[in-house]
Amino acid sequence: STNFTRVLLPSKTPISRQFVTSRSARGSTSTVPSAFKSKVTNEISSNSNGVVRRSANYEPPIWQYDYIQSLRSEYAEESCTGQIEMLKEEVRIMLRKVVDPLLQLELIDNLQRLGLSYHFRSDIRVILESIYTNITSYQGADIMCKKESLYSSALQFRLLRQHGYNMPQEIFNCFKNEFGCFEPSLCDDIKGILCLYEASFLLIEGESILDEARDFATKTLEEFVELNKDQNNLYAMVSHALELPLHWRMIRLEARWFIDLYRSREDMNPILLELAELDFNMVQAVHQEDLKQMSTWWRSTGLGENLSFARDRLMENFLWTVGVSFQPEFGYNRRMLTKVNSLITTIDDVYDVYGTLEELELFTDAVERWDTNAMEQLPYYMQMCFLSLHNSINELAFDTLKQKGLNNVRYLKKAWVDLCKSYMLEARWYYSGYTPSFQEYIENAWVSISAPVILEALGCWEEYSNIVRWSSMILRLADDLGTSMDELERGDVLKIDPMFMNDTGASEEVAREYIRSLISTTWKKFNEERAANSPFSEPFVEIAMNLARMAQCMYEHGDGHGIGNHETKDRVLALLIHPISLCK
Ligand code: LA6
Ligand code: MN
Ligand code: MN
Ligand code: MN
Ligand code: MN
Repeated sequence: STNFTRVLLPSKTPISRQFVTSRSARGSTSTVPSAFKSKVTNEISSNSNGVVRRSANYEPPIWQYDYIQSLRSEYAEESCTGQIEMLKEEVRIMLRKVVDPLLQLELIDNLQRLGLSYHFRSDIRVILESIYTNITSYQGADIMCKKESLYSSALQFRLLRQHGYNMPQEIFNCFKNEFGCFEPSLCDDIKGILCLYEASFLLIEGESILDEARDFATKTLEEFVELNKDQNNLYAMVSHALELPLHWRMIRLEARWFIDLYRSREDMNPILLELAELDFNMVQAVHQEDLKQMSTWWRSTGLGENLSFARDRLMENFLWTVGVSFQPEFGYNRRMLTKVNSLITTIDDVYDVYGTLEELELFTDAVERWDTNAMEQLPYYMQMCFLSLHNSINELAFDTLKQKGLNNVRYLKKAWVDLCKSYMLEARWYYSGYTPSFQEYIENAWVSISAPVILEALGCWEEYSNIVRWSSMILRLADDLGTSMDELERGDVLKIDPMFMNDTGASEEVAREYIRSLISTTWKKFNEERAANSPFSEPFVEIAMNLARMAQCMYEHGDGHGIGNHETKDRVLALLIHPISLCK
């Protein structure tokens, strides 16, 4: 069960949160924190009926329909399949020829980081199985610490654990001295420390050796970065790792980054590099086709033009999708997920920004009834949202019915009802000026972030599992870190970050540090769920994990979803628009 109520700091003077009240024509009240009053009232507009509505002043999209439709890649699948197949065969031979366990592990690590491991799942599985069998038969059930090299121990630990093998944290004990601390002399081996750092993020709650390892490695790497400013490969790897560990990174962007780094490595293997570059470009060409279809769909809904108050973010929604599922063969999933993301982004703004409380009640009721008859009571802009939602979700259900013989409309609908109810509760809190407790907030907020709807759309139709819960929680925490200050300013429900400041009198920096620590804790819970004997299918766990990773990517530098800012724009360009230039 969750216990996020632990308040780290004594309660001090709360930040000022008096409310100004403005009356709408229908008599519902809207409240905004007075500290942000001037800016918000500027944005409030009142139409001819006197209904007071907020505005988030979102910028128009930076990616236009015509531009997206003009994308053409010379790496469209057929043109380079032959070359890719040939290179894949060479890598397969390589995988079978390597016998030294360390070289095997390094090859697997490189394939994963280059974004290629999805081609070699079974070969990788066979190698890891043999390595695991080998160490367990040699050392018995208790895998002992082997003090040869920190680098190889940590690499082996990370890869095996990542693939679900039961690797005890105690294998790191032999790197500690008689005082129970990691030996200071290890600090000279930065490559090993970096590997320990990455391995430590696969920890579960209560694994104190790994906790210590992470602190020790982080400190050591920070010192290394302080003292070494020469831009060599190791420095680049270390500073990149300190920004975000590998385990938390969006797979495709990591691949794009690593390919560039790998190119200039002394031990670079030209076959791996060529395959990585070609495959990246080929996958990008597939994504461009998905994107073009989706931009046509989005335009056909008319939601972008008709709902001017809402975020028009087709490209950003598609980027989320690619972060969650990138493999070429999952085009159908990507298309469905892009639709779902677009509907979420729009309907979230209906609840958080534009709708009056009364309208929101009607919309929530319509979704619960899941009936087009319920539309009659809705204003035009909500009819647009409702019918788009109804059509898209029913289409998704129909596809499943047709292809798998499964009727899942009930589950899909339920996820949307839960989402709209959680939106509704936040709207009621906002309009009544009520401040929920931290626990109350978080119990609702992991639903209102919409991750359950997203994961449900991808085939998890059972009761919400812990996998769904922890993935959602990371999404919520990362989103609040990136967006809650803007939300407070524009007049939205109070989110974790200001709430924590309010409750404890903490500074913004302390509040943010606290939320980051909650993200860390939630990852430990997630790791525990996916550890050995998880009842969930590997692809599903992968998707849930990728969603959490994507959230940390999107909100790394603020609101990368709502504000098509520099980072998101650069990421879109690197991932979806510009191919890697190949020098042949
Ligand atoms: C973020 O907006 C947003 F739209 C989401 C629903 C996050 C995930 C989006 C995907 C995957 P905002 P709120 C498309 O920060 O209101 O407004 O929950 O979400 O804080
Ligand atoms: Mn919301
Ligand atoms: Mn919102
Ligand atoms: Mn938000
Ligand atoms: Mn730029």
